[in-house]
Amino acid sequence: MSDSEEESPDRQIKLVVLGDGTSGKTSLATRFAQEAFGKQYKQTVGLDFFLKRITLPGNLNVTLQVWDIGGQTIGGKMLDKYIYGAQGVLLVYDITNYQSFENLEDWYNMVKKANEESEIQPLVALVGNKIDLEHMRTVKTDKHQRFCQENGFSSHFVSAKTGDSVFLCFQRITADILGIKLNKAEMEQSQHVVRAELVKYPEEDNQHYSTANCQSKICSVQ
Ligand code: G3D
Ligand code: MG
Repeated sequence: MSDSEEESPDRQIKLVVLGDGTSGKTSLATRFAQEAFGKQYKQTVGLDFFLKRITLPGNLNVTLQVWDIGGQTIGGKMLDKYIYGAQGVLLVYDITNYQSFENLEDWYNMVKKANEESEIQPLVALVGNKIDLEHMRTVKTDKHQRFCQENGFSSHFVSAKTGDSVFLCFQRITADILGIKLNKAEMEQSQHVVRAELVKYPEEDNQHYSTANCQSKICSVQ
């Protein structure tokens, strides 16, 4: 095996998913890490993060730590700690909920504040979620684009429910962080739609996810 064929150690990247409650942060993280939606993933008191390993073009293995902030609100005591050291931040809003878009200004201010003393600022991605509800959209796309341009965010539209563009979103963010350019074919390949699961689990079913496969797991910090 030549040097170039040897597996290099994984790069580790910390991503934090921020935004108002019900914008779909947990659904997005769950969809990405486990290709599942709406199962009994309970909001925990602590913080949950997912680990997911992806491979970028050039056989570059990256382990993504995706931090879901749970019930933390803007100004929450722990939030600074969650955000600190993240290389990427996903600002998530619900395209059918204008308030969730407006509040991202405050969420973004939190990000800047949390990194005040750090030399490196995380890359920020603006993620409009619930595009399966396009007919109920209240946030115009040009508002979204303007917010991106004004602040240098990358722009994403996804549906955590159907899976539309979810993997692509994480893949593009990771590539941006690592300074890798994805070509059109690579991006199209990731744009697959994962069918929404229609299974309704009973409320009292407290089942926790077990490790879905060796590349994806949930971790809890209490
Ligand atoms: P949060 O973690 O930001 O608080 P959740 O948000 O992931 O808990 O999602 C909040 C609600 O929005 C959930 O509805 C979830 O099913 C729904 N949701 C999340 N993503 C999507 C999406 O892409 N499309 C649609 N249509 N719904 C979505 P419930 O009713 O379960 O509370
Ligand atoms: Mg949540």
